Amino acid sequence: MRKLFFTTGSPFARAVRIVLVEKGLEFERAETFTTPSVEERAKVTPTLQVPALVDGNLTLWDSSVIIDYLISSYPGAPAPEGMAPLAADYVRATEKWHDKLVLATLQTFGVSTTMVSQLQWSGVRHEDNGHATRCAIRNQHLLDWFETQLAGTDGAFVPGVVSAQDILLACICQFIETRPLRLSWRAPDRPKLAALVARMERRPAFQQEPALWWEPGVTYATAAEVEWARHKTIHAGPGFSEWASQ
Ligand SMILES: N[C@@H](CCC(=O)N[C@@H](CS)C(=O)NCC(=O)O)C(=O)O
Repeated sequence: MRKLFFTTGSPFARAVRIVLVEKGLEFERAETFTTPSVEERAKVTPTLQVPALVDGNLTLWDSSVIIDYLISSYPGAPAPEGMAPLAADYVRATEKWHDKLVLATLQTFGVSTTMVSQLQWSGVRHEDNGHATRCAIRNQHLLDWFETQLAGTDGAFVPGVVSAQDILLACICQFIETRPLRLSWRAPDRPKLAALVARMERRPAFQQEPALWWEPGVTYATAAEVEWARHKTIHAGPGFSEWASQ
């Protein structure tokens, strides 16, 4: 049985979880809410990061390698009714360098975003720290660039299919939306990005593996916290204490 190591909040790990579900692949969930000790993580991967996937004799880490492996190694699964199928290729043979460039840029976007989040979690607001400010500015520049790379009114990196790029970008946007980071991916001049996220949100795999709201003090210790966190975003929904006291 394959086993995925992940933290609840990681957008990189969520993209892997979504690809596993899209492919119809069973997996054991080694899920933690917070970062485990160095010793614990080092047993699985030298990066000390999640996601990491153990599949038979193979141990893989880094979402880009894991998603490439899953898409390349396992046969396609039927698309949800009325929806585009998952791409059969991690990168298109005819657009290999462009697709790789977008995927690498998505990693930079994801790392800049999680850096802002990790620093805030450590008590450093991005507005108050030079490096974090740069990450937040990069975040907005990259969102504008992604908008130029999306095709059609339904916002897709690769027309007609759901690509790894689509999944990663939507996961990182929803990570932003479910963290009180004072960042936003939404903007009037990013309509294709909004269409992409809305299209991904409708997929059963995205709903089965939701992005959860997080703010200091939320531990997901109870089913009630998980239920509340599924529905809360920066734009809508009560705080947990307000919700819990209803
Ligand atoms: N490039 C890596 C990034 C993974 C990453 O940054 N994971 C974060 C969680 S979102 C992590 O494990 N952080 C804990 C740490 O760095 O100690 C990937 O795509 O898998």
